[in-house]
Amino acid sequence: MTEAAAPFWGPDFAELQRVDPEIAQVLIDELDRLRSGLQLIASENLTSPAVLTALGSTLSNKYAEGYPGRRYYGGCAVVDRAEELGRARAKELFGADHANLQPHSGASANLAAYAAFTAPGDTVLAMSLPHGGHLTHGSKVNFSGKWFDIASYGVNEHTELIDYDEVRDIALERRPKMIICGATAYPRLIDFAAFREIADEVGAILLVDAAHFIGLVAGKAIPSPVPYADVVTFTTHKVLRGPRGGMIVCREQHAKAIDKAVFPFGQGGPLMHAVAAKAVALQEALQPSFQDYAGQVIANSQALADGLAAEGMRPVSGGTDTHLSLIDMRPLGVTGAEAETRCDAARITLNKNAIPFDPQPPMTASGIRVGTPSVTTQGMTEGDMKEIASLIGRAVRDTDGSTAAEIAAAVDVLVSKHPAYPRG
Ligand code: DSN
Repeated sequence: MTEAAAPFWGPDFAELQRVDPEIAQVLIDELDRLRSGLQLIASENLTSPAVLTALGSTLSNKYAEGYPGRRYYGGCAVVDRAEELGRARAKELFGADHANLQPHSGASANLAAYAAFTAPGDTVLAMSLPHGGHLTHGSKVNFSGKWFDIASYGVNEHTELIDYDEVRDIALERRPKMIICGATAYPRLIDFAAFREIADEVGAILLVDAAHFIGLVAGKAIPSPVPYADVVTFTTHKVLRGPRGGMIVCREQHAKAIDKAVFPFGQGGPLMHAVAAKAVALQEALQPSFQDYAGQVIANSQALADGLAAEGMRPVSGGTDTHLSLIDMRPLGVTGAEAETRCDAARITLNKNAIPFDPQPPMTASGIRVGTPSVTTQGMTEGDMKEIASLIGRAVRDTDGSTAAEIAAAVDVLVSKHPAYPRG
């Protein structure tokens, strides 16, 4: 078919408004929320128009159970090209032997890693959720905690850093089949070489759950876990700035086991529109400008942590090496939940978060978690972080909401200088 006979048939917002005005309004309101506020959730980002176009495409229609060249459905030759491009780009970007782009989420990617290397009842060593781990690292309410014998490590009470001697002692005592490192609320670099040594000492598989920081790895702003890990799982929508979803890279010897664990063990048909959008995000991350972005994310994160400390809050572990900070709010006599609500009222979006050894229950929490992927995508720099820290300082002290509108007006000024999804 010629190009003229088959022009791209893309998303049509007017058509959505005609068919379903209520959902159309949700899309308008969410775009407005993104444009008019500060997004400081450390696990979110603002995807590019190119990624969104792939996501909103007719690739959503295609069933493609299996892998390129070996599908259970006809008509897959076109979508195969998207998955092959994505796999090649992931291998190039991360220097990995093998890549699987099909996991629907980070949790699905982790389920696949458990399935590839362990059986229910096996011992797995991972970071505890209250110290910054993830649900899939052994939480009692998750498959990992229900089906596996979980041994946990945390951070040292004084340094608030992972204590590698403690990890080693627990590993020697419990002899895990698999060790997981990676976290959702740990602001510091992880010593992958130390984890590799511990894993080798006890004969364990090393899984690095790199969901939070893989975008920094892609941008060469922090060391890569790929040379050390048997398998690296991650999400594609955090610093990496792709569509919501998961991905796995691994050593060649594990490729078959990982592919089988994703499909058919854990999932059926892949979401080919999401696979294509992941390929687009990987292409964007391969550009030199993505390295500038990743470096700026960290510079901004450090500036924001310093600014919040100047406002009287306490960065856990004394600061950050990454895109996120965990902030102890107790010096201000404010809980994490109060801080989240008060910031929300001023159109500053962040989340309450447990801090290590937190005396508060998780829904109250003593801390907040802040991250800079989104504001950095908007083009903000260190000076803007100083301003954001000051606005957060004002918002969290605003016990009765009397200055929320004033703070929101200052947010307006900031975001008008660095708009999200700029108009035309
Ligand atoms: N829920 C994600 C986060 O916010 O860190 C982790 O999966």
